[in-house]
Amino acid sequence: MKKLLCAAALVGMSSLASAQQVNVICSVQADWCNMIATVYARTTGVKINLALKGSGEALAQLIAEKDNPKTDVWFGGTGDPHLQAAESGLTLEYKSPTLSQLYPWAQQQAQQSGFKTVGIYSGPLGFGYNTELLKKKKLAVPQSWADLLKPEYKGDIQVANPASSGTAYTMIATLVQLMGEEKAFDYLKGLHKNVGQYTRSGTGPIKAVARGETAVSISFVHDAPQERMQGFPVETVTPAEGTGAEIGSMSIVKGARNLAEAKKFYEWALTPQAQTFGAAAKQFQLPSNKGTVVDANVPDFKKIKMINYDYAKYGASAERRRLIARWEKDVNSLPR
Ligand code: S7P
Repeated sequence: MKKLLCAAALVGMSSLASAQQVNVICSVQADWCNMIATVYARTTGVKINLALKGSGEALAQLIAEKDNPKTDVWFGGTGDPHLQAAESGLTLEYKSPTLSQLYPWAQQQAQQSGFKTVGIYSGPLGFGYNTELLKKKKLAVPQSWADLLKPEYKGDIQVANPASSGTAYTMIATLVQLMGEEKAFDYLKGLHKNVGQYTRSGTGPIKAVARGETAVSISFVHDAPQERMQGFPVETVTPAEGTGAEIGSMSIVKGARNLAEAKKFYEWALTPQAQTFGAAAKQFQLPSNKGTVVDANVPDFKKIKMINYDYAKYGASAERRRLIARWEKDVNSLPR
């Protein structure tokens, strides 16, 4: 009897220990991930085990873990792969009581996924440029998608590879919606000639711009102020023809081992207070909770020509896979 009680106590202790942690794939930049992990542990006593991965890589990990999930929550990253994860049955339906406090675009992201993901921030796609390098190379600031095809930018543009990057997929989906698919792929073939390097991660190109390794990047504009604050000569512009935006999202993994803690973390991440940590870590997406104080560095959507991005269509698994495969076959296979 005594032995049984001891064993029960040990089981109790170990489940208590496992209840005190949550495994999070974090797809925003490292400073924000580390800040929320530190604050959350200090204020709740719950440890966040972080894995830092871009959106495309995070989705690949959830697919790989499907039969034996090790992740509880996927925090951040572009919305399309979160929608793909929802459609593929990788994430859990959860209707947050906080939904009504969120902007309509964030609620729509939840509704479209059958409440298997939710919008936590949004940010527009644009171009980053190094002011000094452009001047040195006597290049004008590109103002439009069309400008990026000009021969003078050859080798001076960086964008991520859509096979690994949600940011780059947002670009393809944006161009398809702006131009129609055939013209968009002709455009991407033209752009390919000017691209010096396709990076693995979506934030790589703006960092390369900041460090003067390339003159121009296709990036989320909210990723630039952080580089500027470090003293790098980086500015951004949004294309005259119009542009798309991401709905950065958060999902609970189906089969999460620490489900109760996952839900608590998810609820916390939707609060105005938690959403201020993005700007505190110098990342300037627009937070999804209407009550969150918006930092002055957050891009003003009202001043940008935005397309009416069809998140349901371009977040669908088949469409996303098809467009990426077409890009690999028709564009990335071409010589530069
Ligand atoms: O935090 C910056 C940011 O641009 O990175 C996220 C995302 O992980 C980018 O993923 P990819 O490497 O797959 O492009 C964005 O959601 C976020 O705004």
